Amino acid sequence: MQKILVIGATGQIGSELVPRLREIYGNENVIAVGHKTTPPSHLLTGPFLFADATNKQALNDIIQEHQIDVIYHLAALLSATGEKNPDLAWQVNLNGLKTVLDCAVENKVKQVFWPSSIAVFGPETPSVNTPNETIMRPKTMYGLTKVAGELLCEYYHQTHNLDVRSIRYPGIISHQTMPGGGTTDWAVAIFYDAIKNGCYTSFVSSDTVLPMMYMPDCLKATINLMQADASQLKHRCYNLAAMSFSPAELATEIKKHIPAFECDCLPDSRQIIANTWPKSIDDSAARSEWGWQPDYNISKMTIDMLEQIRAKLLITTTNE
Ligand code: AKB
Repeated sequence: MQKILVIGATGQIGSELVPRLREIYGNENVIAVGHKTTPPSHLLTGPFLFADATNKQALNDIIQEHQIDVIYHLAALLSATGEKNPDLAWQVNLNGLKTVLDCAVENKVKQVFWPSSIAVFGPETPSVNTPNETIMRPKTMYGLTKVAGELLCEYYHQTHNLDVRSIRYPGIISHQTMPGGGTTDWAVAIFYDAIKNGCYTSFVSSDTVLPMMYMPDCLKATINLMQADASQLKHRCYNLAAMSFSPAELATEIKKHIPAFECDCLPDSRQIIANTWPKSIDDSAARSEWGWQPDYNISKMTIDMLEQIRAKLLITTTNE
């Protein structure tokens, strides 16, 4: 059985990827690494270790001790936080990636997964049906680290024959762990405010359309790409699409279930970032090379999000 290391295990994606990988590969074979002092209890079903993703010695020790075959390196600062702290974004997103790739090569790790993002694109990129191969001139520090990271992964593949695979995630919508510091975070916050307060104020304008994906599809895509036969893959990094919508469109969908729900908008600096990103993504390479297909559209995702968050909030209030 493969031994898997998930770095950034307490984040939005890591906190759901770890349990999913443990279902497939066994609790003991998936080592979660995070930097939070108190990991959530659902990550304690198997090994959980504290480490800084940029600490090479600490990572080397963990990889050697647990004889790691596969690494999912998810630790990163997102777009809005990256603009507030560009030095830290560079350090964590790019130096952190290089550290992980070096550790992988030195310890003969078989495979690495690293998330890229739609943030690699910029205003000069075709914004509708953005192709896999196109102009990548992002205007954010986060986007810059993702473009450089993609090139770094390709470089390690070419020069060290390291099997690094990557997906350009759109905004990820989920109910387990809140996203933090992203431009697409409104698409999660809107559900909590709709249920708790019946209203939401979006930080991007009502007509700002962005590509999005529901967490179950994100997990499925990530694991399917890593399980795909190497001979099927012609790319290292794949565009991925599931749905695209604006705050107004999502509000209309939520209103079908909460008729009194009201959504207004007060755009802030994140609007400037959103304006540079694509509206929709061409993911035909992922579909044809490794059979990618999303299960959730906006209506199916909305029904599930409302149901899951209502249940979660009920448990929280019952326990208070
Ligand atoms: C962000 O908004 O920064 C992220 C992303 C699209 O990469 N969710």
